Amino acid sequence: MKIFLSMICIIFIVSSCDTSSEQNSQNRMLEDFLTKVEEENKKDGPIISSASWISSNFITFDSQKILADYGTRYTLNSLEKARMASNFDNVLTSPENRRMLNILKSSFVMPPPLDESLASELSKITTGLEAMYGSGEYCYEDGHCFDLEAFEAIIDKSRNPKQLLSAWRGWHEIGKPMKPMYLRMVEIGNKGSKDLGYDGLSDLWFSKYDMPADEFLNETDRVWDEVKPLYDALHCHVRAKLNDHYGDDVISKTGPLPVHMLGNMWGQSWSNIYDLVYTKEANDNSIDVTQIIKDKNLSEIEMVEYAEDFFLSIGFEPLPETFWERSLFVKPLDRSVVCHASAWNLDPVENDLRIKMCIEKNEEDFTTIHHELGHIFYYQAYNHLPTLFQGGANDGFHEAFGDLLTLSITPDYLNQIGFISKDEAKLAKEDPIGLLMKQALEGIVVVPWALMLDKWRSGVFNGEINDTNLNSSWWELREQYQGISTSETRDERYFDPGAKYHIPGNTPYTRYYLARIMQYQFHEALCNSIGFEGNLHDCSIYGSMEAGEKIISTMAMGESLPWQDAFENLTGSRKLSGKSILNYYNPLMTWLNEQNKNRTCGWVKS
Ligand code: X8Z
Ligand code: ZN
Repeated sequence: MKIFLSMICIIFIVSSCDTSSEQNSQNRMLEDFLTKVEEENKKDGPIISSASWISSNFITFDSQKILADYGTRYTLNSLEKARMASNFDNVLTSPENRRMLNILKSSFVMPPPLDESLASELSKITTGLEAMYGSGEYCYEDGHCFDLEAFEAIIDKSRNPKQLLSAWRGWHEIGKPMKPMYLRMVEIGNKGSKDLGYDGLSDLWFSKYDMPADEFLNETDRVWDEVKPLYDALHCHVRAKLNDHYGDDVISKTGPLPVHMLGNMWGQSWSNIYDLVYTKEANDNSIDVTQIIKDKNLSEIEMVEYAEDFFLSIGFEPLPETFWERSLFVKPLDRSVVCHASAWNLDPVENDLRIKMCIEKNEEDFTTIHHELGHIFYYQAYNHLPTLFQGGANDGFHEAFGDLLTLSITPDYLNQIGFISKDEAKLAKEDPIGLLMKQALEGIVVVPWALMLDKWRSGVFNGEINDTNLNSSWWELREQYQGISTSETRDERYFDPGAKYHIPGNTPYTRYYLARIMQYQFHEALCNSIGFEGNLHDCSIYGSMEAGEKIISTMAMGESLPWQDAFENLTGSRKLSGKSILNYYNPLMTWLNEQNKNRTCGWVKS
């Protein structure tokens, strides 16, 4: 017995010695692996970024070829690293290392299998789709060609239903040839995701939120249930006012809203029809930022400088000279570029940060500039971290900070920066419903759209939506979530989702949904923390170092911790909630309920 026990002891000691030396050597291998990844990322990241920058700024046969080719090699290399990261699945290591390994395995948007020919095919499709969107135009029989910006000039301003429908139809022609490419891309992407250990693309996309995918999706639905009554009230009022203006032939009193009549190509923001949905008399006191930009004769760069100044006022470091030298601010006349606004972290070591945007001198783009600078200042705040942690706490955070600052563009702020006089600010504040209505036509309207877009994509990824119902399901979801439809049947010859940048561009969209919810939670928490008392929509964090410190410290965490930790740092809570957005718009909700008293709200299926 004794012998037996000591045998066990010996075996135990030997094997534990073995295990710990094995652990040590595995840990060393892991450290070496992560060091190598870091070195490679620093070397390869800036090159793929440059190839991508060139291909979006000069859409030519050659720029696409270079990106597709380099993209294939880069992706295969990343897949190889993901595969190697899996070798350390059972190694005991620090939470930081474990997080890095997980990021390595999950940071793909459209992964091919580890196969050269499929990777190359996929890379050609993805670069091709983005280029088709960026250089897309529609030519009428008379030879006149319109690109997106030309169509938008009509959709955003015209009040002529026929002209609006024609412009809407024209742009949506661009989706048709994308359909087979899109389906093939999803097929390859699903295979690649399965190879990475996911159930498919949908599982890959929604497993990035520090909780199981189905739990995360339940969270997004839960918050939508909170916000939906506000959206429904707004929809009801807008429909009634459009019906007053256009009559029953154009706007039904009970049906969904026709997408081409909403002042935006995708019906995702209705701020361009503000004057139709909010009475003229009250409008007299409202602030027309577009007019101010024109009156002040601001250049595109000056518009960006105003946004930078906001960030500096709360303690951020100025942007590097190269940002001003290398960014694209104005649409070039002599070549095709992807005009959809974006922010780039081309070389974190060199702090090479840029935006690419065809700025128009209006309020919408003034807001978008703040949005893009939110990305840029986020990059600048986390670029000191290891490359694998250079990301938003989650992708919604990355979209939220610029939007957060736009909530601080209050009448008092506009007075402080010399856009309006004290008296004008005072008058504007006397009509909070006007101010909130303008905000809501963008900030509330976008919420169901941002939620439904990835519901559609998720359906395509998991096969519930296929080539037989690709387009009809898009419109079913749009009707269900947004109460928006087309005034004609759009059969399966069309591919209307392709007319929205993020579909051919493969940019996940739930990030905007999260951002639109979180920005109000951030705003409320920051306004409370700086001791602001009063209506949330009157609070501006402009000039507040205290608010800035919270934002900067949250940004500086990058992706190194679960997003809930970053969220807690900023708000004191770990949970998404629709309460803050409801608090912000509370006076508008009361007003809308009064307006809608004798109206039938909701929409009957078209
Ligand atoms: O794509 C964007 C930004 C670039 S990340 C301009 N946005 C979404 C869109 O345009 O559809 C911001 C709002 C939603
Ligand atoms: Zn963005």
